[in-house]
Amino acid sequence: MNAIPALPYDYPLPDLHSHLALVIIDMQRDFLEPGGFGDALGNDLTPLQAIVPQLETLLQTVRSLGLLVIHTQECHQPDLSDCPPSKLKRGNSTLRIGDSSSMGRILVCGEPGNAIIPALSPLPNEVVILKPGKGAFYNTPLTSILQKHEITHLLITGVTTEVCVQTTMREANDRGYECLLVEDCTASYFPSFKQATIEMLRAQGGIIGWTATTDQVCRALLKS
Ligand code: C5J
Repeated sequence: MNAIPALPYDYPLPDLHSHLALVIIDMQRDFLEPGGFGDALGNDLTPLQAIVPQLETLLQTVRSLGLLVIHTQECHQPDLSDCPPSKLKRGNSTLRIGDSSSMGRILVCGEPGNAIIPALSPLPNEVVILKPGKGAFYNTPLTSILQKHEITHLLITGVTTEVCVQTTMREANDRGYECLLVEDCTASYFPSFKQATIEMLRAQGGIIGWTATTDQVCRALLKS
């Protein structure tokens, strides 16, 4: 059986490549670009921007093999009817979901800041999941899309590691998917949170899943 060298041990690939999908979480302008939501909250954007070249490489490899690609965007309807009051009110920021910023309304579907960054723009044949929560399964058609494509294995990437990426990987693990987090294709505004997340997900014999680098994943996929 083909496998990706990974931690805590090799990640067994499915017999058919077609059962493996790449999930790219929330690589949106609002989280990565100056003037966006992440910036307005006072975060250092550089750790998030730094993963873009590796994600481009992984995406190119996965596309060349014809695997399913799933992009997600954290966003809400313009009337915010899908945003629970707890999420709307949380924190002491002056900028909240639905407010106007230099890139349009914060975390509202269709606004310029809500778009995926141009370097990782979805192709017309790729899946885009609009998600109102942190996890990609909550209140979205993701489960039925994965079932329709007979996906059993997920390569998980994107931002931020300890929020939407971790939540999605835990949701996927509970639903029976074999998940591998690509370490250098995920980032947090807080590098120590990224490191802690990687370690906790793969602890206890891979209690939530595996981790590996882009290089390890691409080499294994191209030779299998
Ligand atoms: C956050 C996300 N951090 N995509 N969203 O609010 O992780």
